[in-house]
Amino acid sequence: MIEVELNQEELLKEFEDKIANEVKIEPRDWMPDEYRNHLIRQISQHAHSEVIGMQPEGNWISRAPSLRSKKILLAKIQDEGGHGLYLYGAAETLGVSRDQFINWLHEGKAKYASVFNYPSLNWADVGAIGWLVDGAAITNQVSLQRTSYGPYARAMVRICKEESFHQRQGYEIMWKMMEGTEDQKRMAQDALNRWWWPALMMFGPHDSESPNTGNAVKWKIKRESNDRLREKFINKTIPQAELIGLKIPDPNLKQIGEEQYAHGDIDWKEFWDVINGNGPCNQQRLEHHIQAHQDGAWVRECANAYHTKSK
Ligand code: FAQ
Repeated sequence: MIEVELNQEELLKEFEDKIANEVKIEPRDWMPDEYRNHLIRQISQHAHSEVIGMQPEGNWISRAPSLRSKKILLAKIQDEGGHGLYLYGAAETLGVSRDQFINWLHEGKAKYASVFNYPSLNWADVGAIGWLVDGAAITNQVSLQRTSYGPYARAMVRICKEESFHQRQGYEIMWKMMEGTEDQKRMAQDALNRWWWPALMMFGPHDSESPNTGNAVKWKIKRESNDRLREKFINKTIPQAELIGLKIPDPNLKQIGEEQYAHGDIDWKEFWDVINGNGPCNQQRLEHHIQAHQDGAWVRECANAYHTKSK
């Protein structure tokens, strides 16, 4: 077969036709630099979120209230590490090394989900994280299963299967606590009060304030906007809260239709403060990651030595 060289215009047309026809873009396909850079940013930040997100829950492994809950929590946190690996793998297909991604994180040039900069104070927080944070993550990730970049979409399919178990394990903790003593009920409500707003912030700024949404929607990287996903999340989560007797900490929450709600104002100042490094645990999270990375240097050296020897 004779290979015909396409010029820039033809390459762009071919790329746009694929996007229009729902054909996935694959690593060896031509793609505009802006599309590549957009994906490098989003997928690597997503990977960092999964890995940094292990810290608030990891805090509770040694203090889980039963062997059963310890085993479930261990498996869940291990899954999150695995999600980070799938996502770093997907991001690396865009031509950036894992080391570079980690350096950007450590230098503060890459972001990770703002929600992980809040502390996990007691066992009810483990429930709230699974129920709300994984619940928010999965709402977004279900739609990302149809994202236009093949490796990212395929990673999402696998991640979503695990994420739905995570959401249920969190909800089970909240539900059991709401069937418990008055103190346990208070703990569950307090955890909801503290995690509700950070969970809503996970979806990012309102669409009108979101600089990346335009290109993301045009290229079908994002299939639904920040606000649409946030709405979906509250519509499914509020009935779950009511079912077990929890109250959503939003005095301005309104029911606007059957199973449809409108939330009160989000504190965007808090959101940007956290994103800019000034949340309650930003420094701690990053320092812990840097320390763990340094402590693991010998493992990487051994793996590389073995890899070189076995070539
Ligand atoms: N946190 O223009 P947009 C999980 C940044 S996985 C921090 O709207 P975009 C699993 C944004 O990057 C959770 N930064 O941006 C788990 C941008 O800055 P940049 C992670 C945020 O990309 C559970 C700027 O603000 N999921 O939790 C946040 O179109 C439990 C302007 O924003 C994903 O990453 C935020 N919340 O939309 C693990 C999903 N929101 O980059 C362990 C994939 C916005 O230009 C335990 N990512 N920013 O410097 C996405 O869907 C999107 O990237 C958004 C942001 C929706 C996060």
